[in-house]
Amino acid sequence: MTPALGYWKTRALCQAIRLMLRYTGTAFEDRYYPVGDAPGYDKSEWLSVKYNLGLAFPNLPYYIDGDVKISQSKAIMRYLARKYDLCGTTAEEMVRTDMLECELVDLQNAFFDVTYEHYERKDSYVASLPARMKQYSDFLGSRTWFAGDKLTYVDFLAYEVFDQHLVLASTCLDGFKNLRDFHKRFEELEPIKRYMASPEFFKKPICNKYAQFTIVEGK
Ligand SMILES: N[C@@H](CCC(=O)N[C@@H](CS)C(=O)NCC(=O)O)C(=O)O
Repeated sequence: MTPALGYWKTRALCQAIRLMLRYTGTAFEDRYYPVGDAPGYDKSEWLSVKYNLGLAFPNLPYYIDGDVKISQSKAIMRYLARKYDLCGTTAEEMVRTDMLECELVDLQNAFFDVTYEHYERKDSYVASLPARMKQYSDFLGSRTWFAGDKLTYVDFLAYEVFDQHLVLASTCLDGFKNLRDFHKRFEELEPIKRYMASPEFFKKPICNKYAQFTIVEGK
């Protein structure tokens, strides 16, 4: 049976998973749940199935692959990473992927805190980005990918989190040539390039209709 990926039609927590699925050539059903317009933002299509899918912790995104039913975006990414050899393999690579994943989750949460809840903090958040990005730049150093020579699932997450930040603050990678190069190198991976040129790919919206970022900037 074809695996199914459920989410809103936004990038947010799901796009890195879509990138992994496209990169690995996995056939899957991209199940988009619609959200109604303001002021109600009707989510009934999702809510009517939320507790009937057999998920232990019903949430979006979810991934159903036969008997395997997963929620939590990073658990889905790790599942795919194990399946498609996109994990760190040496002890050093594993430490680097573990640490980077957790850092990126913190950064992603900070991004959603501003875009959904506290848009009034946008300027101070954007001002904090050079210091944050410098740590990622130093961590990557002269490596090709964040774990080292091997492409791993955290590169998909890093690419997506950086790219979402570029929409919020287009200069946030300026001065960090290795991060810019990483971003470009990722986009040049053949299956990723194909996906990004296809009608299935979308660049926006990043956040849902009720996010302040989406309401104010339409992104
Ligand atoms: N930690 C979870 C967070 C999941 C989450 O917050 N999902 C949001 C979308 S970004 C949602 O709308 N979930 C549907 C629901 O709560 O019913 C993950 O990484 O998957």
